[in-house]
Amino acid sequence: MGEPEVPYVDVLLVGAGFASFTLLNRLRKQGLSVSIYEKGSASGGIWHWNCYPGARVDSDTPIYQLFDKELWEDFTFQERYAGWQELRRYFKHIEKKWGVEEHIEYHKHVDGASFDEKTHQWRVDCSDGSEISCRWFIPCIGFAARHYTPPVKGLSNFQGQVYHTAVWPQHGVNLKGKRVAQIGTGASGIQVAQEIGDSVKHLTLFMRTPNMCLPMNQRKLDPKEEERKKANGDYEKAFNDTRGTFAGFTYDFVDRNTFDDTPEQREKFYHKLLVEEGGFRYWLNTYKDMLFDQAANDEAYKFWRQSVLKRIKDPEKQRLLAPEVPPHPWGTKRPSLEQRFYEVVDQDHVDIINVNEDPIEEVTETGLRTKKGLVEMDVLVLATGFDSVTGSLGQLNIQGINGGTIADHWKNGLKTSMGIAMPDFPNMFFLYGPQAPTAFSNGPSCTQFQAEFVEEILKRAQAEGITRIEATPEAEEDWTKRMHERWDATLFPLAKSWYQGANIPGRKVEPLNWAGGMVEYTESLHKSMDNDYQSWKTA
Ligand code: N01
Repeated sequence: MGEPEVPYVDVLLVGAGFASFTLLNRLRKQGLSVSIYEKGSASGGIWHWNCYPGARVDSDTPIYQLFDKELWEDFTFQERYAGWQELRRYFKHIEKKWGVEEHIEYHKHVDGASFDEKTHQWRVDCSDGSEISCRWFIPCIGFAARHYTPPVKGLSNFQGQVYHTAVWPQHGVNLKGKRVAQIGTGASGIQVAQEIGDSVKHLTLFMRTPNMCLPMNQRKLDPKEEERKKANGDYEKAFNDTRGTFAGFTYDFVDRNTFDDTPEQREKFYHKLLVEEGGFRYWLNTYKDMLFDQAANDEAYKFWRQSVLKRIKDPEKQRLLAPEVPPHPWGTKRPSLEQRFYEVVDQDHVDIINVNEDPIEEVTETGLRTKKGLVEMDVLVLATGFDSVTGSLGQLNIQGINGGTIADHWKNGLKTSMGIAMPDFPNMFFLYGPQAPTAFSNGPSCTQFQAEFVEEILKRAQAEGITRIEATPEAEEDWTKRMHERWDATLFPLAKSWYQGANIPGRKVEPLNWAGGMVEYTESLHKSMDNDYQSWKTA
């Protein structure tokens, strides 16, 4: 008896979220056979895993969805910022509308892959022992597929429950009336705290860096109004607008520097962005020098701080949450969008401990001991984030043609060609990963533009009989140099952020996301195929 035959598809996509759904629909229209392997039990990508209390997206309607009329014609989001339940309903809608379920296999955890130089195909292994071959191997696993738990001494001694926000139990957890301690105040931590803060018996927030949150200005959407907007072409316009902006939102930095305006004009402008409009506008629709010039940035911090101080009564909490001297330039760590966060944590039954002033020493059977004392708790919430951006792909045993895994390829520093491919890894593209606009973008915009490029390159390959495509080492070197240049021109290097891997002790600190904006990014992708595939080797 010979070896059992390994199944084959033209394209294997890993992960069932925005990126892979966009690609699936485009590539199957080209006549390619396409499968999606998803390790979870349902589609939704991050929204399958992100089901902690209060989890919702920080991009507003309509741009946080696939840019496809067929889909938005008969699905209308109910809130300006959709929550995880609604986003899951949206994924069900896509599945039904596009009939994609037959392409997806759930509980398929891709462990590793290697490229066959003879057949120009990838052989992909899964943790259930199965294998599959494919011509094009496209991980779409995002930047948050590997969560991070800090090495807190004694964690396993705790007799209560411990939950990490990134792998929150799908059946939910009842925290009402409980004494909860929470480590972390990033995007996940802010949302959990404001959601559970009113109903728990006691909440202690262990904070390392204050989050410079922005008001979300959440609201219910009027279905009739949304239908009117659709009929008017407003949705199409919004999607088109995302193509011309830095972060793939509908708005961009204004063409003015901070000190071009008088103090009165500035105050009015800041108020409009922060208080009247809300969302990310104070970050991404502001003066064009805010993220580049320290004095300009200080002005933004001053205004932000004053507006937050007005919302907190407790002077100690004012000091902790909006200190006079900021820990980093404003907006160089991801600002969370909040709803009542400051009011919720200002209550007497909520304590905030800055772990830089009062470090965590250990977890005991009943609580968390800091230098100053023991905090008794029933439940510990870890909102401690991810081995972000590179951790997702870097954890897989994907072998390059010259030996070594992706992690080996990056051992002396992160390098990719345009944040979408790498030499030594032919016929492999990755979406929403390292050295792309990823964390500096609206997710569906980034994946849409990357998917358009992959569609284009595979279309050409099909038409020209090309079976192997690989980024050149020169293209990788050039992109990595540009990555650093764009990053170094900003104030981002001054923050200890996950944007540069500084959240994990011992990890190399380097830029992980493209800071040159979406427009330059997409232009670079498409130009790379000019002059007979100038940035690619083909065979
Ligand atoms: O993770 P994070 P996240 N001791 O890394 C703290 C996206 N996202 O899950 O700031 C004490 O931001 C850490 O402190 P510090 C979004 O892009 C989006 O919240 O590093 N504290 C920080 O406060 C987001 O930015 C949405 O000093 C420790 C927190 O833990 C990204 O995912 C929702 C510590 C980790 O925050 C990551 O968000 C959720 C230690 N040893 C996520 N180690 C939405 O769109 C870590 N911390 C709404």
